[in-house]
Amino acid sequence: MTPHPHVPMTYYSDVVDRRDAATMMRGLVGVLTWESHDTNRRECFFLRKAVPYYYGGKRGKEIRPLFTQIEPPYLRRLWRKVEVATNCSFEACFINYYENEKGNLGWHGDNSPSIDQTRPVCILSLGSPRILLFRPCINHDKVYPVITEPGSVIEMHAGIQTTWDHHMPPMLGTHGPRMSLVFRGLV
Ligand SMILES: O=C(O)CCC(=O)C(=O)O
Ligand SMILES: [Fe+2]
Repeated sequence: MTPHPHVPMTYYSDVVDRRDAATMMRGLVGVLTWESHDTNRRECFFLRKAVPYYYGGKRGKEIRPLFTQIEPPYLRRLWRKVEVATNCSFEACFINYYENEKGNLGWHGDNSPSIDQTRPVCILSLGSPRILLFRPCINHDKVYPVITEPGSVIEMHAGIQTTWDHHMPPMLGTHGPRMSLVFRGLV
């Protein structure tokens, strides 16, 4: 467990064994039903609490349906591992799948009103390592890269989502697929 010297986040390496991480990513890709299929990123989500999930974005606010897919057994195991490693509990898991080096996600904070900001937001990474960038909302010149190793967890501390943004840029060269499981508490 390594707290970052500048960014309010803690890095946990090897929460999931590397070989298991590869097996689980392949297993999950095979059983999940994706909500969107654009070339950048596919996503799906699981909620354990029946609250409307508001999703703020450039398109305005969307409410996602309350009904989620049945959690595959691999997901239940990973969910528990992240809760044990970080000593937190979560009611939502959003899964992103980036097919290759082009997959990316723009600058944002996870600041939906449905998210309980008194708890951290945790990202479990599977697949190809990528770079996640962090910058303070009030100073865009300071950018801190964090490498997302397979099986690692990035714990973004409670409160960070309103003071820092994060972003996963596309990469040069050839990179295999990456999956991120983003765990959040809901209000
Ligand atoms: O894929 C990642 O590591 C970042 C995901 C993310 O920031 C999000 O889904 O809000
Ligand atoms: Fe995010």
